[in-house]
Amino acid sequence: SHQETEARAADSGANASARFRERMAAQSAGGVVDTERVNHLASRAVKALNDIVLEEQVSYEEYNAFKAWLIRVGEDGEWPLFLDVWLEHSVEEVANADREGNKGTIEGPYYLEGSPEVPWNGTIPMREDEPGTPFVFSGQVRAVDGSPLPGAKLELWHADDLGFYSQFAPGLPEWNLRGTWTANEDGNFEIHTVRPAPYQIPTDGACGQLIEAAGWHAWRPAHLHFKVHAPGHHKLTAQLYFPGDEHLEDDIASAVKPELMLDPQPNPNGEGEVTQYDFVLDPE
Ligand code: MBD
Ligand code: FE
Repeated sequence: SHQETEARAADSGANASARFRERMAAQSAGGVVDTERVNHLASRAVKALNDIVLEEQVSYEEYNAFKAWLIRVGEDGEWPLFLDVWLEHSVEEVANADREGNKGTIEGPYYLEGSPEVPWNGTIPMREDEPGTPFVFSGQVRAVDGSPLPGAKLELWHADDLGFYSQFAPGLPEWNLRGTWTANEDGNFEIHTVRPAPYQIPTDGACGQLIEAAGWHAWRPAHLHFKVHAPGHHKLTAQLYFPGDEHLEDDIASAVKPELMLDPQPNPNGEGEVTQYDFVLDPE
């Protein structure tokens, strides 16, 4: 039996919050505060909320329910989840509007730096009995001018066949389904893994409570997360998706783009599937 089915929102939330705090601390301690910019953005955010209260005639009952819910988001450690699901897609849109190469999409709350190195055609760290369809993913990393980028790094992380991420759900080995490939002298890579399952955000935490109360659904389509980087090029953060998935049109995180679709085919060797996808990086 796989213990990850006992995953609790408060545990994965606490892990996501702690990992984010560590990453922020590791970055050279923040720049100078731009008071004018903070004033501008914070004033707009406060005004947007006040406008909603006035326009929608929000009651004390609703205000207190909102207050209780916000407190719970913090208690459950779900600020990373809430922000990455409902806001990051717009930040990504702004950040990458000028890219000529690959479309990117959001990073989400479950990236970890420093995953194990794998040869250019190697297998992702996984359990001996890792459930799921074997999946071979190959392609090339290129610059926008078409030249291959040998030595490019590809970081891949994804959920397992039950939709859980290692280091965030319990019962999974460290670095399970997380690895870093180095493209070969032709810029090519060949990744051996298993297909991830669709991902349901935790239903027992604050975000789940909101979804339930609003009559929404909690699903993201199955996806592979990538970071692709090469010297002199902008790092690409992307996700790739599978045709036919039930939630491509209504991803709760609004992170699906037509340019990010895979086209898996049966593996001629009879075991699982193969697919091909090339990454194109913008110059810095
Ligand atoms: C995920 O796996 C994810 O990729 C995003 C964006 C949000 C929540 C969970
Ligand atoms: Fe994800």
